[in-house]
Amino acid sequence: MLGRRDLIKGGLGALALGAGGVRRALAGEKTVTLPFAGGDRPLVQYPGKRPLIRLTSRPPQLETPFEIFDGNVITPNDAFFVRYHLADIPLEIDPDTYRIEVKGKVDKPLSLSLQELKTSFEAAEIVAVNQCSGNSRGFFEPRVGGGQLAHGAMGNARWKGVPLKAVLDRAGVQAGAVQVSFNGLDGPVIPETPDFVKALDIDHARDGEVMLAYAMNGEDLPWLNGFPVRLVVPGYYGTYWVKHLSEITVLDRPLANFWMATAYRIPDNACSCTEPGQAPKKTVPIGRFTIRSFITNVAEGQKLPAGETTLRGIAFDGGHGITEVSVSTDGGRNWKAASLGEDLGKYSFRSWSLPVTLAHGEHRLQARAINRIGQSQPSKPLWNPAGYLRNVVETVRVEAM
Ligand SMILES: Nc1nc2c(c(=O)[nH]1)N[C@H]1C(S)=C(S)[C@@H](COP(=O)(O)O)O[C@H]1N2
Ligand SMILES: [Mo]
Repeated sequence: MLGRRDLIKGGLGALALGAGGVRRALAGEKTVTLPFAGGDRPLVQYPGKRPLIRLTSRPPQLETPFEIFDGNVITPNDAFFVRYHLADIPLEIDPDTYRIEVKGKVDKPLSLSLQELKTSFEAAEIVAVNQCSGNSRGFFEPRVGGGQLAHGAMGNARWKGVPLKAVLDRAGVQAGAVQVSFNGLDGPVIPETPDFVKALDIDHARDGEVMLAYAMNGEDLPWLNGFPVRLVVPGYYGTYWVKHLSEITVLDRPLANFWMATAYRIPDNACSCTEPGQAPKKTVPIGRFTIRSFITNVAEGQKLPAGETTLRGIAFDGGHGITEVSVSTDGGRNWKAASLGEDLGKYSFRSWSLPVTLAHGEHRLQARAINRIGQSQPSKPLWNPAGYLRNVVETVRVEAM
């Protein structure tokens, strides 16, 4: 059985999630207002987390207050966003009896303990951004259904674990394998809801970078980020990063469940977009992140002293690597290259900074990133019915006084 220490360390402990309750910050619960209509949210503290912006309580969906991204290229574990689809999330996991089953089209099915994962494979590390497909959905115009998120459903961490390839090689993938599916310990509350299972193509699963991660920024994974093991799929949207990983199944045909065949799909065209209000003719599963950049040290509507100010921010893409960030203080007419910060790898946030001089008056501040293959961000937002992939050049309006 899981001891009390383990519950407090890794588990949800006394939190009465199962009974439908959520422990709110006791005195003076704060709220924030995200910058779109209907953007009022409570700031709520969950176990292992500092107060985060709550979107839903069952299942827990928490977003990171945007100011956390300023000066933190690595997102602290206790500030990392949380997203679940199904309300029956695991409340107790015994790290001693926890197993990951590897099965399906393999020569030798495996049942791996946490200990075996940590000791019988060579560990790997990678810094990578995890971002929800619907990050920034609340800014879509016209508005779309789904979680109305601001920019806080993303985070960057140093993940440690075992390459999925090593695990698959040990099990021996058989000829005819086309995909690998991933299931976690959470489940639906009613049987009609399809269990959350996702799949990657076999070549992607064996690329050596996709990882079974058991540590995040040098610590056990926070419970709500998938303790004790989650999939890390560098450069790909969070939907594939299955938490509390329990089953890995090698398939000889593509997984066609609700989460692959209906949800998490984008228009199958060059811009992955449609005219606002239009459904796409054909769709494909969502894949790599679009390229994005943000100013992190100045907020919308802020008043600044006129004169020299250093603007700071972050940029990232789907894994080609950021090569340039430019900044405009006049709504996109003139651009100046920022200096890039330390390179933690092509899947990481890349910090940038640029001193600018702001005359008295209003300014529209913008950042725009370019990656190694020349991709950049659109100046007008692209639209799709699910509200995924937002990567327009964001504008922060400030007044210099
Ligand atoms: N088991 C499980 N894993 C999951 C999900 C889920 O609902 N259940 N949601 C996915 C989605 S859509 C996202 S965006 C990421 C979010 O990861 P995080 O909660 O650690 O931030 O988890 C993914 N892994
Ligand atoms: Mo997501």
